Amino acid sequence: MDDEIYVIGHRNPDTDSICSAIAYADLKNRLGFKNVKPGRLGDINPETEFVLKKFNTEIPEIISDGTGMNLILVDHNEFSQSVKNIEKARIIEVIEHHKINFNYPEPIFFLSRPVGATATIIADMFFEKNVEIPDKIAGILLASILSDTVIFKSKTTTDEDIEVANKLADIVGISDIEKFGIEVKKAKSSIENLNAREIILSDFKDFEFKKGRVGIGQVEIVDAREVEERRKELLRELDNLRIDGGYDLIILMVTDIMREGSELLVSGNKDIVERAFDRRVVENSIYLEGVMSRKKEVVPRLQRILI
Ligand SMILES: [Mn+2]
Repeated sequence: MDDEIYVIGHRNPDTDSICSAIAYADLKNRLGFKNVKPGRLGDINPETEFVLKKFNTEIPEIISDGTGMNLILVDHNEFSQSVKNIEKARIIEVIEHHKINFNYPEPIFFLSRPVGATATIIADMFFEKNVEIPDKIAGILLASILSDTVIFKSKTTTDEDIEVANKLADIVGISDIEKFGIEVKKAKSSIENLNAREIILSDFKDFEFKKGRVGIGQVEIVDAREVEERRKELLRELDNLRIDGGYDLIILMVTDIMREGSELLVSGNKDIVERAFDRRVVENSIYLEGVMSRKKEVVPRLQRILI
């Protein structure tokens, strides 16, 4: 149908991208739009799979080409993170919580708020518009907030994320939010069954800066030994991906949820990383105490060097 609208999150989708798309499509339909559907730009990760199963929610359709489509973008705004041929699509709205790198020839609804998850913004829209949130939707939105904020440990967490998460937990009947958060995170945190390429690409984003093209993957772990044992293999694969993809720099951010810090494994122009974080890269690695957010603590520092 011509007037079909798809809501899509970013490539290499995480739980926030998938669940925000599902929830926003649901809200739109409840507000009287009839043909709004969620889409996804890639395979769902084990965490998202766990969340959708738990709340008995269907996996969105895969979208592989944006040509001629009507799209609402959630959880991203940069074309490099969106669907193929996004420039040939009609973009209707953007709802977002990342840095903005967006240009469009027509006026559109663009909502960007500096909160910990797109899910927080979407849940808030249900509240504001006085639309009752179905239990399933409340559940997947709660899981998305806990996932994106690393159970409120990430510096991206705001009071509003916590407030909205509490409201959602009440609706779903979850009394111990922290316990539920660990359950959600654990579903993704084991890298045991993934090969090096899958680990790096499972949550990977491209950034086009003026002075360089950077790819940053992030993996969250509960057991640091898992990465320790596979460091060589991961570094080799980072080199391969950098050469194949023509990147100046590729980083794998290994975030230790328990220790609350991240190790960056680096391939390519190390000088950029050394200048950005003001410390030496030793054996292709640096450890950043307390750093858990790619968006807030890693990307801005690289951008300062590469702008
Ligand atoms: Mn997000």
